[in-house]
Amino acid sequence: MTAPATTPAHGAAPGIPHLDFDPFSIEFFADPFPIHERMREAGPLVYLDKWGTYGVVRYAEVHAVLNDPQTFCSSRGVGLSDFAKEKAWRPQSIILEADPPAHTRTRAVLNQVLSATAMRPLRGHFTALAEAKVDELLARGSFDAIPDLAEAYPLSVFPDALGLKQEGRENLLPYASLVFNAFGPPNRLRQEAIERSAPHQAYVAEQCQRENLAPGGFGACIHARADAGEITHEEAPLLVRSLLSAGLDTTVYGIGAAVYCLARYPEQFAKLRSDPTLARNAFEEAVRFESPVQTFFRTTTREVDIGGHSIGEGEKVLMFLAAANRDPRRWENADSYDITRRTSGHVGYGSGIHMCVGQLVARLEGEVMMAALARKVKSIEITGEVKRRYNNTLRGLESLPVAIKAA
Ligand code: OVV
Repeated sequence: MTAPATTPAHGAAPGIPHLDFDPFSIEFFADPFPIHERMREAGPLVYLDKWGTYGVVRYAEVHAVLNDPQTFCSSRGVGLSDFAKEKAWRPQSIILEADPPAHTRTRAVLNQVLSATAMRPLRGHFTALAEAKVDELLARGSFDAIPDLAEAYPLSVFPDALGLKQEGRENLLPYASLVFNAFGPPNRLRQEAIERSAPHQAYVAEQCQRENLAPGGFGACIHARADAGEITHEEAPLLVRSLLSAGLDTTVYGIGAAVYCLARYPEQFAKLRSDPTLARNAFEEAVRFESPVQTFFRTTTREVDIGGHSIGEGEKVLMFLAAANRDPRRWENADSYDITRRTSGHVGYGSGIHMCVGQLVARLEGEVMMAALARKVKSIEITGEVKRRYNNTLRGLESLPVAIKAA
């Protein structure tokens, strides 16, 4: 942070502290936490010189912005690009990139399709596949916990739950990675992802069609809501696209974060082993601690005061979810991974009307995997170089070599 009095920021109103560091750079992604802290301490509102936008970094302001969707809208995009000024890179999402009243209708449909009731028939199968995955990995002893566990497990349950055919599934992770890079600024990560996107986009568009979705899956359930008149037959494929965009890679990063936490904090793993009923909270705490989804933007619909500073209409505001999730004003020992912590209120899934509609699927996958590890594994040891993966929105690893021993 630079003191505002000495270096007036270009574009920022006087008195607003500004960051002369790029929060979408590889250096930042490598270790964002010290800069999160500097920004939190600088004030309730900061200005990001590099991209000419505002940012909120403390829990209170992030939570307030998330919970005032009238003032901080989503329909102009939740990335840096303002759809009022620039064409979206793909047809706009009709749930993520929508405001009430349009959002209310599409949200109600996905709320139903991904409800607690819809989870009940999945739990047995999701548990069996998590246990089988852990047995297979125990037999191998050494493996890479990112491809072999964090990616392999969601890939073994989610595409089937959605009702996707086998062919072409290799497009799913590249497509999701593209979607989350595209929320960022027009840097290399975003530009290269979009340049390579045509085959992944074509695959996804095709799989969203009703005839390609198996009966009983989430995809078929969405199309059935169109028969019931809750959405149109044109909207159904776009809601399926939302699940293909946000339903897989996010859980890959979430489970990757949780395994990385257990590997780094063996005393927490010991606690989990001694009480496997902590599995769901151990996963939830990993989501708070690592924040797989690091940031989202909103756009102001009017002049508004944030932390005593007035900002105008049509301004992008970047919400640092990850920094809010470690704000010492909200969390005791914010930088500790503690599986017995009361995690409720974290903003790793957002908050308010846009809060992750798939959170029950994510928690189910996370819980059953953590429970399988708790029951079957005695130790997790990192055995080689941990490599980070870089994405404009998602935080996670490329490689996590581990050795595990049976309980
Ligand atoms: C939460 C989220 C992330 C990415 C894409 C979408 C939603 C979507 O609705 O397409």
